[in-house]
Amino acid sequence: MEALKGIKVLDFTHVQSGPTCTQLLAWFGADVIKVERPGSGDPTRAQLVDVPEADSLYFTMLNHNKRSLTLNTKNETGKQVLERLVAKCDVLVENFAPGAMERMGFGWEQIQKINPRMIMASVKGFGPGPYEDCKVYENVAQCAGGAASTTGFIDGPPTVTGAQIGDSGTGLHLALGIVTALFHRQNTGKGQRVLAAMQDSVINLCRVKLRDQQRLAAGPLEEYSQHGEGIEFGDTTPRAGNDSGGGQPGRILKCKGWDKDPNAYTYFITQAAAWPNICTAIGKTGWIEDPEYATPKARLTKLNEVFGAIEDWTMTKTKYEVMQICNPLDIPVGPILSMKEISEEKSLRETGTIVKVEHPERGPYLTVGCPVKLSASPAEVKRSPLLGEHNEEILKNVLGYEGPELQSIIDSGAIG
Ligand code: CAO
Repeated sequence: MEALKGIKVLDFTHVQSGPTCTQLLAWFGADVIKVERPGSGDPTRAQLVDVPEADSLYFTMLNHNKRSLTLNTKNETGKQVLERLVAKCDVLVENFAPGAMERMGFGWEQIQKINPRMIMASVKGFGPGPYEDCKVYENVAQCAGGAASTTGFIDGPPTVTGAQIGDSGTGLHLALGIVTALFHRQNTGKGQRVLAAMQDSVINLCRVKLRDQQRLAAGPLEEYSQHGEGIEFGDTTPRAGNDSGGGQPGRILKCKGWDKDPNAYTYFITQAAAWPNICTAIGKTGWIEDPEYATPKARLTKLNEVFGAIEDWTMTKTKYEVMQICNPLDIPVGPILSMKEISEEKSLRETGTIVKVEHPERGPYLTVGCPVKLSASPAEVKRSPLLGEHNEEILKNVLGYEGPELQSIIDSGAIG
């Protein structure tokens, strides 16, 4: 049984952050009605196009399991249709630039008047404050949320990460807010406003870096490689390269084939409890009892030497062999997987994390399925809708228009 069955979502989202959220709700069983501008729709339909005349992967991969309704919300008839949608739906999700909903005539006050049970959820770049009116994209959020200043190497510039923590990360946060507000509504009968600011979401994901900022007051961050290398700390959390974020030193090390394959690497953590096993595996049994190496504290100033020795060993093995040898020994390692490897990985296909989808315009493509698995409510990935594909069925079956009234909406040009 679909967990969110019966919940209707008026989906006013576009690009990535908002669509990530509504796609999750759709996977959990909500009826997500994506309202798009007639003629063009979500701008991503036509961005990074790889198959001419077909919706881009950018769009299809973020809009599964939704229905599409085209509606000009600046047209008078369009506004009437929108008002009926607001009355019929449980949740409205939007990620327009600040003020766009108000300009459309559908700010929170008006929404509440039309439907007091409505949950109105928004992604914005910033929360209330000096930047609240700014338009924001992924990398802006990564920079303003502290991710860029703490990512990269100490001798290099701030760096953004390929994981879309600003967009998709915020969409995830918003989805949790919506489901929580639905639970609250069940108890109180009232809707509420839900806001996830991209800066806040990135800061939340960078929590451990604010931890380290405060620890600096107590002295150098000893688990950072720079400490062992004798590089002084400044007054802010530095970039830590590939150091692991916890107290256990970790690095990315070369594996067999690294000189030809840019991803022939493994992550390797020198977990304190696994030290004897690590030493045995790499043939350095003398280090197990040697007081110069035996304790995590003693090793802190010798991490380059320690990881150098481990790398001499990992370079004789493939990243998969390292995994096979280390896992049974409780040594935490992880192969650096390329997107090609991920897309070909059999087990990810079997769990539905990577899914092949058929699309009428573009044929088959791969996508990421629902990353959260519910035992009683498994998510089945269905292709994204074509622009306006569900106009008629939504106008008739959801909104109850028929006969001359339906015809007058069509004639008004409100749905394109
Ligand atoms: N019919 C008629 N008009 C419509 C419409 C429809 N169906 N859907 C949208 N519009 C109009 C809106 O009313 C608005 O018009 P006004 O500016 O005249 O009020 C406009 O289209 C939407 O504008 P926008 O400012 O949101 O879009 P943009 O391309 O200029 O900005 C973005 C895009 C993402 C920067 C901005 O929406 C934003 O900052 N959103 C919040 C943060 C966010 O989600 N960022 C991440 C996006 S994913 O990388």
